[in-house]
Amino acid sequence: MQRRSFVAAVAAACVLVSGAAQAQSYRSEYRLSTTLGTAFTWGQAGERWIELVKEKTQGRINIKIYSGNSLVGGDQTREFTAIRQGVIDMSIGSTINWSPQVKELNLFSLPFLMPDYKAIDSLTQGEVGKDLFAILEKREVVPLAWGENGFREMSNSKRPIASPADMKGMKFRVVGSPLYNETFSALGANPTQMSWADAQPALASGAVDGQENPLSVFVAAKLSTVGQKYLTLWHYVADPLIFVVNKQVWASWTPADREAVRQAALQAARENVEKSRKGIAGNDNAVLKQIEAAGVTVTNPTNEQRAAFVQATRPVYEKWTKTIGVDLVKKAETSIAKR
Ligand code: X2X
Repeated sequence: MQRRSFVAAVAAACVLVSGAAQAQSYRSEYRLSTTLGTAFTWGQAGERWIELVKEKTQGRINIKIYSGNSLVGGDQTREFTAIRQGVIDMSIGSTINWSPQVKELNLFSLPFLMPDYKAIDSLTQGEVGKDLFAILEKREVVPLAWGENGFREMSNSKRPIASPADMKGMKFRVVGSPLYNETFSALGANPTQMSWADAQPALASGAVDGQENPLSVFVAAKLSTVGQKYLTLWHYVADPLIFVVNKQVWASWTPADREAVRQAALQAARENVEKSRKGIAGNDNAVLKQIEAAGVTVTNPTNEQRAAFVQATRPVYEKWTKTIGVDLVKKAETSIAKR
């Protein structure tokens, strides 16, 4: 054999061997964690990501969805740590659920920071979104795309709420970032932190009076059937969803497959944002109509009434701005003002 063709043959063999080693390092299944299941747009985003990845990698990457945060015993605030540790390979997670570990993600929970959908987009699709992804990368996860849970509205079983005074002493289930405890305390209510898994029985039994979640969740979880008869559209915060992959898992894939997973995430996320806003955003109020048809009284605070909620929660906003980072919050405010 000529020297040149020998070298070529050795090189070709190396490619084959490394290709085989690569294929062997792929697992037969990867675990994708979500909080809400496939009855919700969130879980449907997971299904869609899985389907697109399978298609784009010709079946090389197979993923199974574990909703209800079942890989962390239903405790959504432990999800981020479990992704880093490799207990979870991939996730579509809410900024709220990861904010106990990634303090900057509390940005989206600052009360009344984002007045409308354009404001959310100006953050996730702009410089702020890039900064947050860079922060996540430093925390050893690979962020790929922004999805959406939605604007979180407040419901309760007791009475219509149009002012902080109406909330006085009312027991609210809140999610696991301490910022929510402080916000509801500032409004005069009595917040209790619990997981989504515990929230529904607590609402059903009357252990808590109210909760806050996007309208799409309110409808899909049929919260009107667990006594939630009053709904206030105050749009005080919104939680984006983030599509991520564990760093070691990401590194184990070929560059082409990584790109396929990224493109699949971007597409699934785009579709997810659209779906999460359907019937809710702009002039489309089909979801609200559905809620009213279920006998729920909807309160839409006037600008003046809304201002009272803003004012009462302002100290919380200011305190948490320091925790999140003054520069990041300034950047977010500027980007929203320019939207
Ligand atoms: O627990 C909630 O309220 C939920 C489902 O919206 C989140 O995971 C943030």
